[in-house]
Formats: sequence, structure tokens, C-alpha cells
Amino acid sequence: MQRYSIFSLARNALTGHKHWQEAWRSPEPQPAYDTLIIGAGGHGLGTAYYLAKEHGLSNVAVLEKGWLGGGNTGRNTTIIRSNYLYDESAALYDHSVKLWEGLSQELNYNVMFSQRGVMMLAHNVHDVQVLERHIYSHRLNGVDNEWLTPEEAKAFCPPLSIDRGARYPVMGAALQRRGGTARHDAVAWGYARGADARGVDIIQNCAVTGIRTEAGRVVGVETEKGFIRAKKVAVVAAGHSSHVMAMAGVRMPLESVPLQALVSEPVKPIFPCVVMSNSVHAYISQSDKGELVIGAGTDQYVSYSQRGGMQIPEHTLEAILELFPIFSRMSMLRQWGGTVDVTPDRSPIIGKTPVDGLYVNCGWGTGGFKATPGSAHVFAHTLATGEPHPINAPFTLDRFKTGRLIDEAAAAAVAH
Ligand code: FAD
Ligand code: PYC
Repeated sequence: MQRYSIFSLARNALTGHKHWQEAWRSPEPQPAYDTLIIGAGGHGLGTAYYLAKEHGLSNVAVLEKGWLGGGNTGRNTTIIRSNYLYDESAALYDHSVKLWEGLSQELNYNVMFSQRGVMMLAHNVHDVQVLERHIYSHRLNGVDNEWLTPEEAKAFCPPLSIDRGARYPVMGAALQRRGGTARHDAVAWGYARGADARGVDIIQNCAVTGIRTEAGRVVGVETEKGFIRAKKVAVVAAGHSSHVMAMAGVRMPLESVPLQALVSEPVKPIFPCVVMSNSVHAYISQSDKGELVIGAGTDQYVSYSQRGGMQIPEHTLEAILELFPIFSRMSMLRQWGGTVDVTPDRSPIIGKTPVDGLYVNCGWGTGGFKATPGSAHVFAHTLATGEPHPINAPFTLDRFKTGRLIDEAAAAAVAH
């Protein structure tokens, strides 16, 4: 890793950064690769990294229509947790949390993973029963989670109001102490640098416009930079997955929906953890810059819009103020949106497709950032060996035909 002293930082600033070593190359595409990955978000870049590092496969290119990390990876609110209900999901998301715990060292890049705890609030008897059921299930799977009384929840998060006269009073909370947040861009940058250093070509500003198949087998992709031949193609395009998969004639069980978030002006550290409330459709944490990071349920209508709109922040801030009246005089700084790909059972699709050589990793909906290392790790195994890793084996596309669904709507925690 290149290190910069304060003097070299000053020198580079004064010389317009002319002599800085780039963190990754910007190559033109080769005519052919063993594997092409469509989408340079965290999942696509991580997959390329593990293909090269763990499977010795570096004749790989990642094709990105915009800039790397500019999709949902760079737009999300970075909540990381593994408190999902079913065994299959607990295995997948906790595999990811374990990889998060060593990721800065693995990449030699500070992804600022902070296990500050994720607390989910209960506001009615149904919430209490659902969260308690989740806690029992998590513990059976070796995933930490514990029940807090309202007073314990307030001790863990002092800005929280536990006024029993509130319209949606806090009746308790489930706390996963190993949950937390990370720096989203750094995850994309760390994987990109690690993959590039191992020979992977990352090609930005190169939209895939078609997927070419012959006799039921993928042979390459059409792009803005011409046709690129490949033995295997992996679609990791998040909110645009159904659009890209349609290029190969595969119809996906996905809806693309905007998900918005916003941040406040920066303030000194006041918020020590992450708080989520599914019932009031709001969640909140504080970034290391000091901004309160606030999010919401999805927009009501399907759309590819990546812009913010007023109705979601207004509704969300009403909910936030009921829980945290202390923030009533804070100003909001900016808002944005991303396009999330939602499956009917709110679980991802990771694996083979009906087209030989075509693989897909999508359907993470509102919650795929937390899964980035785990998803990339098992997907790289699937691509390299042609067979699913035991952890992603249940997350097939054909479960929507067989009926073996993994319904994580309650654990998704973000209303949609
Ligand atoms: P992306 O980062 O979106 O990468 C896909 C890439 O594919 C994009 O860069 C896109 O440009 C590219 N692409 C698309 N089409 C093409 C094409 N034709 N050719 C080439 N490239 C193409 N998850 C959590 O776990 N915790 C959270 O707190 C959280 N908060 C969120 C808040 C918001 C506002 C949003 C929008 C999402 C949130 N998520 C969260 C979800 C999370 O962001 C995503 O599930 C995750 O980042 C998906 O990563 P990815 O690498 O699959 O997708
Ligand atoms: O999946 O934890 C999550 C999440 C939080 C905000 C958006 N998604």
C-alpha cells in the first residue's frame, strides 16, 4: 500500500495530484475474458476480488455503466447486522458479519467497520412478539441478539424518548451488539484496489447493452465499447438486474423501487448506535462526519428514479421526531435515492440461471450492503466451481417455482 506523509500530501495538493499513484488502472477492454461481471458495486467488485484471491482467477473484467460504487453501494445508509429469522439467512448474513470483522485487515484499507450495535424498537404487542421470536431464532443459530426493556434501551441510546404517552410508545427493543455501520465508498474502493492489483480489469463508463447467447449458452456481452467475449457472465446490477437479465431472455421475479435517505447538518457525537423502527418507518445513526443518517421505507411506486422526493422525508422526520424530540431544531442537509431490486420473499437470488454460463446475484432489496463481503465470497465460489457454496445453495432463482421461499419480510426492517 502506498503511504503518504503530511509533506507528500501537501506536495501533491500543490502539483494538482499529478504524480499520485492511481488506486486502480483504467484499462480498455480486452476482446475476451474468462469471466465478465456486470456491475461495479460492492458485490461485483468483491466477487472479482475473491475470484482472483481465493480461486486464482484473474482473467476477469468488471463492467460498470457509470463510476464504480456509484449505485446503491455509494447511496446506502450502511447498516450492518445479521438478525434475520431463518437458518439460511442467518448463515448468509452472519458469514458476512464475520468477514466484516476482518475486512480492513484483509483489504489493507480502512472500511471503518464500527460495531456500535443495532437496536430494533417494538411499539406494540405484535412487535414485541415478532422481535422475541427473532431473538430466540438468532440464538439457536449462534447469532447474538438480546431483549431490552424501554429503560435499558434508553440507557443504550440516551437521545431516545421512552415517553409512555407517545402515539407509538417504545415497549422494548432487540439489540444486536455486533451490528453497526461501515464506510460505504471505502468498501467499493478497497475491493476495487485489491481486485485490480490481482489483475482484474475494472472498466467504468461501459454500459452493457446486450447479452449474446448461442444454443442456450452465454458467449459474451455487447457494450458501449463493443462486443466482449466471455465463458461466464455474472449479472450483479442491483436495481437494474431485471433489465439486464432480460437481455438474455430471462424474466426475473423482481420489482425495482426507489429507496430514499437523508442526512442532517453535522453535529458533535450524540448518537452512539443504530436505531431502527419498522412500525414507524424510520431508522437513524450518526456518521463519523457527524451527520445524522436517516432513512425510510421505500417509495410506494415502482420506478428507476434515483432522486429524493418530499413526501418520504416529511413522513420519516415526523416519525424520527416522535422517537427523538431532542432533534426537533436540526436542519437537514441533503437527500437522495437509489433503486432497489425487491424479490417476493425479500431474500436475494444468488446462483445459476436457465442460460448456461450466466449467473446472477441480485434481489438484495433494501438490505444488501451488510451482505457485501459474504455475498461476494460465496458468489465467487459459485462462479469459480460452477456449483453453489453451501451458504448460497438455498437462494436459487427456481425457488419461486418450487415454492421453497425464505420469507424475510419482517427481518428486512425497512418497510416495503
Ligand atoms: P450497486 O452498488 O447498485 O451496484 C450495481 C452496479 O451495476 C451499479 O453501479 C450500476 O451502475 C451497475 N449497472 C447497472 N446496469 C448496468 C449495465 N447495463 N451495464 C453495466 N453496469 C450496470 N443495505 C444495507 O444492508 N444496509 C443499509 O443501511 C442500506 N441502506 C440503504 C439505503 C438506501 C437509500 C438504498 C438505496 C439502499 C440501501 N441498502 C442498504 C441496500 C444496499 O445499498 C444494496 O442492497 C447494495 O448496496 C447492493 O450492492 P450491489 O453491489 O449489488 O449494487
Ligand atoms: O437492511 O438494515 C437494513 C437497512 C437499513 C436501512 C436500509 N436497509
